[in-house]
Amino acid sequence: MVTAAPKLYPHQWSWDAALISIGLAHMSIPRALRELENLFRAQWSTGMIPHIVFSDVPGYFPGPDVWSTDTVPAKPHDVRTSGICQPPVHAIAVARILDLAVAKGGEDRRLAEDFARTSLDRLVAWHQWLMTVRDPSGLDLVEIHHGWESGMDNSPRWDEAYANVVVPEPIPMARHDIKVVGNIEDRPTDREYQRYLQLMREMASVNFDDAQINDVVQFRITDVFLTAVLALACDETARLAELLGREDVADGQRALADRARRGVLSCVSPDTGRCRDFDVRAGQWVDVPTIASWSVLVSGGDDAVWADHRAALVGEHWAGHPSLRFPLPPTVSPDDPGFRPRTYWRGPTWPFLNWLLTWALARRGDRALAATWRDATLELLGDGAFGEYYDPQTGQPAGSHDQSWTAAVAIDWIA
Ligand code: 2M8
Repeated sequence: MVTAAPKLYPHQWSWDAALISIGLAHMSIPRALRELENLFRAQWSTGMIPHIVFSDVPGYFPGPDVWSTDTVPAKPHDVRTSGICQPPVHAIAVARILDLAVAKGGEDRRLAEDFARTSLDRLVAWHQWLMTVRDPSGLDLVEIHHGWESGMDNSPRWDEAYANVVVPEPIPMARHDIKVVGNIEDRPTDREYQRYLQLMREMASVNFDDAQINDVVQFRITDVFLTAVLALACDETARLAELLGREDVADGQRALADRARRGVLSCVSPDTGRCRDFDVRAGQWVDVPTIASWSVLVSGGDDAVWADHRAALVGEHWAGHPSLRFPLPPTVSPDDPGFRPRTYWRGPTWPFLNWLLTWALARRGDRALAATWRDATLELLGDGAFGEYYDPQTGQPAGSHDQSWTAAVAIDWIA
């Protein structure tokens, strides 16, 4: 199993693992499949793929004991996992690996086809869970219960919702991340971590039972970016199903993809043109300009809106901002007063995210922009640090070094 990063994240993370398996596939198809299998066998009986599969290595906070998922009936008993999820990029990885294996042929092809065949039911259960259990209001949007589920942990998208999270008493913390990452400014604050832990406690108080979580958790927001990723994942699952002669699955996944795409389009603000999240507890839209504002670039679904979102993200307030040394999408606009060029999800550009965006662009035929962002990201990575994220104004790596998915996307681009 490849850890998300050797020191900062010594376990397997869900969406990291998908990207990492794509990188591995260029070296060994069987190795790539083992990586995904390690994650998939941790899938809960509800369909949820957990956001962390813990290794035995200590040195990450919050570790498995803090998560307290050991007695959750839905969790396979022989693995230790967290109790929440992350964006569903896995079908994209299965399909990409299959494509690479088909090109290689022989035993690699046979192994990848077998794996894809056995993965189909897992992917269907996963996507189904997201669009049913996690869409209790029938909005065609996936609800999240923790900023970590978005993968964009401390994005300003979640600030207002977190401000409403009451922490009744200080929660003991033994943060490991700030010891590993030299620059404290790169990471979330203690105040943010207290809220992260409070939400975990609330979910643990009902043993991570989906039927009860909605009533106890102080964070319920529909995540437009995650929903956009789901639309793509369902498309890719439908493609896989067709290749493998499972038309029944293909139809269902196409229908889910359409729903997710409709959901994303329903979030476009008539005033700002940006995609918004919806805070279910507060009953209001959250229209904070971040990279997720341009989610239609990922989901597609309306050519005019797609073109608007593309224009916005390449424009002078975002990737084309004059202060940027690299013309890459920052996670928050440099014009925004909250822009922090090296603070995690509050401004830096993330190589893996650029890969995901270029993959979505290329799939839609926009090879020119995909190539521009690929080349600029590879130039950024020329320092050999394989940073978790980069300051887009200076090109300096930030957060963890030797971040696995950063290396994986570089391999996929140059192989
Ligand atoms: C970051 O999140 C973890 C919690 O899940 C952390 O900060 O401890 C995020 O960037 C997330 O998207 C990523 O999957 C994870 C591992 O790279 O790190």
